[in-house]
Amino acid sequence: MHNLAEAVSARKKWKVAEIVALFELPFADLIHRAQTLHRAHFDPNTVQISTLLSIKTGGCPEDCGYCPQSARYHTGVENSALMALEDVVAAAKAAKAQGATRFCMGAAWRGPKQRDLEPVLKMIAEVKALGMETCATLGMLKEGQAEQLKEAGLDYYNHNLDTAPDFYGEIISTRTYQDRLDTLERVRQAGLRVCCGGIIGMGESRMQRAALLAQLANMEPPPESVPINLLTQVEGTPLCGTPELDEIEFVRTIACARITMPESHVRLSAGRNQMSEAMQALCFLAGANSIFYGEKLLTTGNPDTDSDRKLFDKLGIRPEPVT
Ligand code: SAM
Ligand code: DTB
Ligand code: SF4
Repeated sequence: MHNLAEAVSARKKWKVAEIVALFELPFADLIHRAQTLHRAHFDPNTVQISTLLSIKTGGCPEDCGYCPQSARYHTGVENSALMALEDVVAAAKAAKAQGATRFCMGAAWRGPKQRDLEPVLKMIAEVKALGMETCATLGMLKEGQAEQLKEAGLDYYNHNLDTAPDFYGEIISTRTYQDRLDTLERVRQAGLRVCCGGIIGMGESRMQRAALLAQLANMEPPPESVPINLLTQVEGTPLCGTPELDEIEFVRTIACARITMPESHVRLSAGRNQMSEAMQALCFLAGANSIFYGEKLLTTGNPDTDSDRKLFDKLGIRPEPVT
């Protein structure tokens, strides 16, 4: 490899049909392939641990059909203004004391206005100063904002593609797929690491799950961090009542993410509260190597830290140190 351009062109481009063919493999063959690749790129017994905090909750103008924080739906989520700096730092210290190495701050915005961004930059700087990795998810970014985040000490920016291009219009009307790709490009250009994934179980087809993975895997380079969320159905959202996704199909999706993005961390994200230990163990076996840790995601529940510690002990999993 002589230069970056060659490295980029050498990376395999995935066709949707090839990923569908992976989904169709006998389960044992699929898991073996995923596990073999996982072991070639990662310590198979470590899992990266992030803790989430909603720094600004509810009242969002967007219409994402899955989201309890959209102002358009009656979901019982209480709106709150941007949190105070000291409260955010206290939450980050608590997360660090519990063993989290990355702290992710989420805001229910379409995107940050400059006056919103400034206090968030201070939060990022102070969380970074604790010795934690920092991540933020604040919606769409305008020209120049990603650079300010980077300057403040941000390591990762989370912005999801959510689903396949041809299913996207059924879920969100207030921003386009291209808007999301544009924000991701700004994040990458600013030198931030990209955290980008989607939601499974929104009524999409297997081909559409494969098409989401193809979008992610064909990014140049692919996201360093790939959250795979299982739809958490919240009363009042349009997607509440969607037929539940088959559990094995979810595990297959994780395995296909691992195979198509062998160097990325694949995060078993929303939905763990509804999963048995056996199901989570299958997801780790299929190549998931990151989780959200702590009793709450943004507004919905997540397993408590005691049960996660017990699960890690049972499976012989260790938290991954910061690299
Ligand atoms: N408002 C910002 C945005 O949309 O970019 C940042 C926060 S938003 C809540 C981050 C991501 O959480 C969404 O892109 C979506 O993938 C995920 N998410 C939201 N509600 C969810 C739900 N009910 N189940 C699973 N994932 C969900
Ligand atoms: C991601 O992909 N999942 C997280 C994080 N990025 C910001 C959010 C999950 C939210 C689940 C619904 C809630 O708690 O409000
Ligand atoms: Fe707003 Fe983000 Fe929820 Fe969409 S996912 S409604 S942008 S908070």
